[in-house]
Amino acid sequence: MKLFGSIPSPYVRRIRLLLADSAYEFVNLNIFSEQDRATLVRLNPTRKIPMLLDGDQVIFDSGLIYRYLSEKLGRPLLSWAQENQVVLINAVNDSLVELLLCQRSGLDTSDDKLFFNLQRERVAEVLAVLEQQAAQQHFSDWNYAAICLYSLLDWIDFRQLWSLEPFPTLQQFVAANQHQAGVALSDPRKGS
Ligand SMILES: N[C@@H](CCC(=O)N[C@@H](CS)C(=O)NCC(=O)O)C(=O)O
Repeated sequence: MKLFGSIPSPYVRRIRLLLADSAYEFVNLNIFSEQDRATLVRLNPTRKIPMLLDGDQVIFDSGLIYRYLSEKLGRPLLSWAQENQVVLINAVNDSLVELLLCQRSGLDTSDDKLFFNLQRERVAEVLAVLEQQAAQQHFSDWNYAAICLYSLLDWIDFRQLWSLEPFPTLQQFVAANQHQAGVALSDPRKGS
């Protein structure tokens, strides 16, 4: 199996953490370089990472990769509550990716514009919901939802995308899970 992605991507890191104890090859792409973009486009028309190559089968999207691996490795599927947690995490993740791409396009994302306001509102409100869930111990097991949350929060910190000060339980969650398998190895600050 080959996992295509980049080191900083929180969507890719989830799968790396999930596979921390499994044998696979990680192909590190710079999706904005000409050569690696050609690989990306050839394998995945959505032009997003991650994707997984297993034999002739290519699987796009972290959620689908999770389902594929669960079946292949005999791991449990998510409960509906966990599926909802991943949807919440994806909502924040997608909005922050959009805002980051806007910033990289030279836009001022603090402008009072509908698109920016919607993303900022979603990020703030959903982080508050996740804080509440974490305080109620909903992320106490290191399952896929917790892995997704860790990948998101650590990426937010790495890219300095949003203040986590109003969310002490989420900060504690990150601190408490730094020892988990694959976390140090996949740390974007170390460039490994
Ligand atoms: N729904 C996708 C989202 C993946 C995604 O947004 N990946 C980002 C990197 S973190 C990406 O490839 N962005 C490129 C782009 O938006 O052009 C998944 O879960 O895999």
